[in-house]
Amino acid sequence: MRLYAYWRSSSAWRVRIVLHHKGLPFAITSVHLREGDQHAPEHTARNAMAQIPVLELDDGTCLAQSVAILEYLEETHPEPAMLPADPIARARVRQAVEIINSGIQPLQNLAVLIAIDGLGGDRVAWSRDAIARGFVGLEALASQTSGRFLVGDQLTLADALLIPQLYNARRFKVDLAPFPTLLRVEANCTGLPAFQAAHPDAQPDAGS
Ligand SMILES: N[C@@H](CCC(=O)N[C@@H](CS)C(=O)NCC(=O)O)C(=O)O
Repeated sequence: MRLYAYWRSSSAWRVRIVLHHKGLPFAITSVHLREGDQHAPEHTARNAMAQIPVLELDDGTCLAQSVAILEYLEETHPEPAMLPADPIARARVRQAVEIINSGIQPLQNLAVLIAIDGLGGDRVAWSRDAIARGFVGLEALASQTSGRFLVGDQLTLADALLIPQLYNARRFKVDLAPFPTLLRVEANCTGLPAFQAAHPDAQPDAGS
């Protein structure tokens, strides 16, 4: 498998965490977002949305949308499981995933920030508010569902989305003090080998 990614892309980072946690070998091709590589015809042929991540399977099939990729990996490589067996807990994982995937990340995507610049807005203030608002909902959920991790004591897809989003929150100087449960879960994740291997600083294009 080959992952088209950029070191600091939170959506690609989610996929790296799950690939590493499931012990799946993969190669990385860097798509330099700040240089606009995502708009090159060879990349839009892989994903017409001009975004990463894209996971290219060994037969050449290209999958896009990180959550679809994560669900594909879970279905094709069910061990170690990253969705709980219990349907309610499973729904809670997906609830947390969607808070981040559709309620936070798209609002601070590069294309959105460029549009805000174009409208004369303040991209940092915008992103800080968007992330903080989403984290209020996520903290409320996590205060009811968390154990060692965001939902219970099993590492799930929700944790794979949380850690990159916290990193982005710090980039935008979000005050994280109101989110103690999210920080506690983060502390339980960051030392795990999959999270260390998936960290932006450990990527071949780090700092580019
Ligand atoms: N919903 C998509 C979001 C993907 C996405 O926003 N990717 C960002 C990087 S994190 C991107 O490629 N941005 C390029 C741009 O904004 O031009 C997913 O989960 O894969």
